[in-house]
Amino acid sequence: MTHLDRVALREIRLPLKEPFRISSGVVTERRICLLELHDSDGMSTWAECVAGEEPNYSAETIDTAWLALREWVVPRAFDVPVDDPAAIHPAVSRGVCGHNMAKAAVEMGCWALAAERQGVSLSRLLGGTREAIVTGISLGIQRTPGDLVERAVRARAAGFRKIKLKIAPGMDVAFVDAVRGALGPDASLMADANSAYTLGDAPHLKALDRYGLIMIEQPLGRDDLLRHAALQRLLETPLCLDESITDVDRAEDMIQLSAGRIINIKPGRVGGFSQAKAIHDLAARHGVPVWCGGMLESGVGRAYNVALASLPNFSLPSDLSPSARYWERDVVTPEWTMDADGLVHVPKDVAGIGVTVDVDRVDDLTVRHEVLAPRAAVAVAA
Ligand code: OSB
Ligand code: MG
Repeated sequence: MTHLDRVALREIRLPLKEPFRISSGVVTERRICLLELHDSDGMSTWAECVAGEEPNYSAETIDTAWLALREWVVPRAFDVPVDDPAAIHPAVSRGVCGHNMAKAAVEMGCWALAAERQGVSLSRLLGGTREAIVTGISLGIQRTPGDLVERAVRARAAGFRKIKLKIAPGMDVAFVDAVRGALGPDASLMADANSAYTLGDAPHLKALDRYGLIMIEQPLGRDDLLRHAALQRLLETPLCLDESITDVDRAEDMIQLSAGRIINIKPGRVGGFSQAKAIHDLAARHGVPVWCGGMLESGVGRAYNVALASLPNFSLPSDLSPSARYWERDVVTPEWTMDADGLVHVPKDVAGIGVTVDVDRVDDLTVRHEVLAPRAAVAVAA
């Protein structure tokens, strides 16, 4: 039986074209963990761990993920046959709480390896039905409403089908008001608070109801399902949960409690594709729309999100901007592009992740490199 033979971890540094600010922090240069998974038949693929630089979005960071990958996650994955990617999540979760992004990186890599081995695209292996992903942009918090309007106008002209505005207390109503005023009543707008509010802010958040937002994402804390339910009862605008939905049980809790009406699925946040698909299927059964969120991924992680977002219940625009929205130059060829109608095409006829990693460029950007093998981990200096 074919098994994973070794997993190489690399950290690359990739500067964003402009800083990305959310309510809990700012990123100027991404520190990205890439994985290269090799099986015992000599097949290989690339994957990405979406953990951030700081523990502001979730408890994980690239450094905690690196530790978890080396010590607990990758060793458990070595025991699973590569043709059974559905067995990875239970295997890497045995005796390992949390660390979902570390688990997801390996789990998703094993799905891609399986796709590669079967000669089909990742989208087809997952059951994707869409040829193209309807795409939205996520705009970071800006200094002034005018700065945000400028970016929103440019985004609409570029074809983005949904514009998400990051908000925080003191940088909310006036910013949403300015963008709605500039783009008019028909633009698809939403706001994402990244947990910046409390239930006591409900009267203030109620002021957003008049802007016809398609949703407000994660206004309250990650564990605040009951309080999200109370807030949803007070607001007309649908709530969408991101940080709160860490597995399929949390999605079920959201639905049962009416704590939100829409789910942002990020496969990294939920431990990989098995959980992401389970959430997608559960939401479909309950008539809850889902869309695919992003974590400022390189072209490698983006390939996985594109494949996932090709499933049928991804019925709202996803945060899957093209490479040029983030980087001067991506690490994959072809780079991810979006057409004038805001569509990112799914590479359905290419085996595996659908893009090729520019290994020379990755080598140039690598600041840390470690090869994990079944018995002993061998450290290699960058
Ligand atoms: O809350 O969706 C979020 C980026 C980092 C951390 C959290 C979030 C985001 C984004 C980026 O919104 C979306 C993208 O990758 O384009
Ligand atoms: Mg979010």
